[in-house]
Amino acid sequence: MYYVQPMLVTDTAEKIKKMEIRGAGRIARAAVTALKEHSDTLSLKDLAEYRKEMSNAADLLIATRPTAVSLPNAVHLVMRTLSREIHSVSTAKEEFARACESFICTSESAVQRIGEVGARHIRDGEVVLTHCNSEAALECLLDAHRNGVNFTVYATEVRPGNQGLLTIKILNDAGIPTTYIVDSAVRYFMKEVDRVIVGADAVSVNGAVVNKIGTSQIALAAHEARTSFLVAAETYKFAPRTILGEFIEIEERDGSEVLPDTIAKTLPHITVRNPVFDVTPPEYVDLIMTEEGAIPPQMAYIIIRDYLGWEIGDFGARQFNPLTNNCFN
Ligand code: RI2
Repeated sequence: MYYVQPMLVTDTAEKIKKMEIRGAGRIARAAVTALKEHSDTLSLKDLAEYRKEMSNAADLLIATRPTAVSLPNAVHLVMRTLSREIHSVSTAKEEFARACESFICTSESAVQRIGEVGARHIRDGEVVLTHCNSEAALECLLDAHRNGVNFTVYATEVRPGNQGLLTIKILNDAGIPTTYIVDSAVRYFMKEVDRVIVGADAVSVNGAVVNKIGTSQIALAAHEARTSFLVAAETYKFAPRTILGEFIEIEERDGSEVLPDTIAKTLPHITVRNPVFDVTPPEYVDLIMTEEGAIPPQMAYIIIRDYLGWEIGDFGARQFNPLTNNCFN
């Protein structure tokens, strides 16, 4: 039988590309969900063919967005089940489904745990600034609010995607007093801010944080004002390959997201650049809150080695270990 890309895999890949599904954690879970359904619906009897089909689907999903390391990490984490010794397609499917369910459950509980860890850093009367729309960062705010801590929030607009609108909706629904500001007003307000809390798309071995464009400017303003800068990131957002000195690719999207084509075509000498992420150096990060606890950025290597299971010298020889608080352990 020949490879037929099922609708769910191609649909999910398209939605991730177009950012209809977005957020580093969400795209990881969406990709794993699509792979599970793909596996469930395959009617192949030959194990080699089944593995090949799954591997093609995995490649297609990984290629959708280059920066969020959560996506390849999640896909590799579930795909490693298929590289073990298995003797039948039905066993492979069962083990694969189990790995996918485990990843999704683990990923969701990691966000809850990060919320608990992060909430401890928010105190009565504080002003917290957040940028973009990070589930993990927002969970810190929501958890603190549920614990009865009274604080207010500055939320940025997040041009050009306006993810700030999603954030203010969530904060509004929770009843957290929030002020919505344009991205360029961050430094103006920073003197009033006690703590910045943002999410991450990737964390490199040296503790540098890749997050939505503008994050590094916010970190710079926070550093200048001596404001604490916290990052909320699940361990599967740490990038093992940076151990080898590999850089995390920064996605650059179409200029029409910034300047509509109707205007751009009247300005033939103007070029638009639209990088979606930037890199905040570890010197500007006070703590990274993970589901394993809060760590200084300098401890990123430990997370990669102990929780993701990669070590220098190990590349190619070893695959990811299951996440430690795996829901099925
Ligand atoms: P969670 C998002 O990327 C933002 O940069 C956000 O800070 C980060 O993912 C982490 O989000 P995009 O998909 O995984 O909006 O914490 O480009 O939800």
